[in-house]
Amino acid sequence: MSHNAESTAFRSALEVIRAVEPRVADAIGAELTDQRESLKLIASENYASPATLLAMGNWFSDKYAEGTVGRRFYAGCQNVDTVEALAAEHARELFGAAHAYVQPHSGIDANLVAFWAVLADRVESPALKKAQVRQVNDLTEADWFALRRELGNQRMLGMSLDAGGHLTHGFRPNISGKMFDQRSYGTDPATGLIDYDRVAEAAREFKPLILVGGYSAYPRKVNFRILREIADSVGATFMVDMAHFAGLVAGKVFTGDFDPVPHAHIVTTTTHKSLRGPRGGMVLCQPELADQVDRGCPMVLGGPLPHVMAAKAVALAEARRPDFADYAQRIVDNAQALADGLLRRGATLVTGGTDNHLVLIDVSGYGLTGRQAEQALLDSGIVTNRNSVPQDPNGAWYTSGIRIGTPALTTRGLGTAEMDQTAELIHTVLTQTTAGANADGTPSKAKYTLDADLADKVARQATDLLAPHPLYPAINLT
Ligand code: DSN
Repeated sequence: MSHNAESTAFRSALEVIRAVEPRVADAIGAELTDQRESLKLIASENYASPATLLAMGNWFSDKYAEGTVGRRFYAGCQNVDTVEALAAEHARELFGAAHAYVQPHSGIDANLVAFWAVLADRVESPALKKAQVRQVNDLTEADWFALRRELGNQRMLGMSLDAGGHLTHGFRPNISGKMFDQRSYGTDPATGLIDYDRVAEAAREFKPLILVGGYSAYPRKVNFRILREIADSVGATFMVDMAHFAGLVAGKVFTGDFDPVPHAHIVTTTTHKSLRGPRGGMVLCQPELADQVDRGCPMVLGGPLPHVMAAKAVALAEARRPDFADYAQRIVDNAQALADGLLRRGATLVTGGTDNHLVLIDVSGYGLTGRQAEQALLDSGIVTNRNSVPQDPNGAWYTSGIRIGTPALTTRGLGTAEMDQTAELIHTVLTQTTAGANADGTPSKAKYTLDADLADKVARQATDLLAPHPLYPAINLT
C-alpha cells in the first residue's frame, strides 16, 4: 500500500465533499487535526485503519437489505450478501464462534438482538405453547398480548453500574431496564473484585433467565467459566457483553477461562473499541440461538448498513493478522504501565491496578469529583471520561472516578515509557486542580481551578509525547 494512495483517497474525497458543502469538508479535516493533537485516553475509542474508514464511504450505503444472507426482503442484494457473509466468516474464524450476526448498528442494538433471541427461545410461554409454534411470527394477536405480559416480567442478573456494568444490562434509563426485572451483582468492597460466591448466591436467590457477564468500567479479567457454571446451576442463559475487551479476545490475550466465547451461550460486542473496526455491533452465539439472532432485522433493528458491514469485514480481516495479537498484548502492557506510573505517584486505583485495557482512578484522593477531574484534564489536552467508582457517593453524573484506556494510544504506537510520562501528566494536573465552591460557599461538584499556564504547559507536553507517533502518518490533507 503506497502512502500516496491513502492521501490521495482522502484528499479526493474531501475535494468532492467540499464542492457541495465546504463546511462539512472543513469539519472532517478539523476532526483529524483534533484527533492528531489530543492524548486520547477514552477507553472505548480507537482509530480505525484507512481501509476500514474507506470501506464505509460508498454506494453500499444506498442499499436496503433487510433479512439475512440469501434471504432478503429486497432484490439485488448479491453484493451485500458477499460482504455480510465475509464479515460473518471472519468473525466466526477470529473468535471461534459457531454463528456470527454482523448487522447490529451498535452495542445497544446487539444486546437487544441477544435479549430478544433469548426471550423468544427460552421463555416457557403459555402463549407459545398454546399456539404450539416455535416461530414467533405465527402468533395471533391474543397470543402476543399474553406473551408481552410474560416478557415484561423476566429476570436479568448483571453487574451493577457503579461496579462497572453497562446501562444496557437491565438498568432503568435503558429499555433493558423496562424489559427485565433486574438485580445486580457488585464487587467486593475490600478488593474491588467480583466475588463469584456472591454472584452464585444472588443467582440462587433471584433465579434469572439471563446472567450477564461483561462490563464497561471493570479493570480486571473475568472468569467466564465460573460464571457459566453459575448460570447452569440455576438454568439461566449466560450472555457476555465483550464490547470493551473484544480486541483482547481477538488478540488471544484473554484465553481459557477468560475468553467468553467458548463459555457463553451468546456474546455481544461493539466493533469499534479495542477491536478497532467501524462503529457498530455484532452477536456471536451457539447454534441453538442462531435462528432467533438472525431475526434481528426487522425484529429489533432497522435496515442493515451494508457499508458498515463492508468495513466490519475489512477490520475483522485485519484482526485475524498475526500483528493484531501483538497490538492486543501491547494494549494491556501499556495499561499496566499507566497504572503502575499512577500508583507510584500516589493515585488510588479501583482494584489497585489493571489486567485489561483500562484503569479507573478514584479521584476523591485528589479532593476532586470525576467531573472536575475530567474537565481539568481536558483543559490540559488529555481526553478522558468521568466514571462512577463502586459505592460512588457522587452518583453517575458527577462521579468520583476517571476512566482511562490504552487502545487508541497503543494504535498510535506509544509504548510503556510514554505511558509513564502520561501518568506524570495526569498526576500533575490532578494534584494542581482545586475543587471550587458555589456562590453560597458550599462545595461545588463541578467548579474547579487550574492555573491556565500549567494547563497549557501540560497540553504542550502531551503534544510532544505524541509527536513521534503521528496519527495516520500517510495521510496529508494539505
Ligand atoms: N459508551 C461506551 C463506553 O464508553 O464504554 C459503552 O457504551
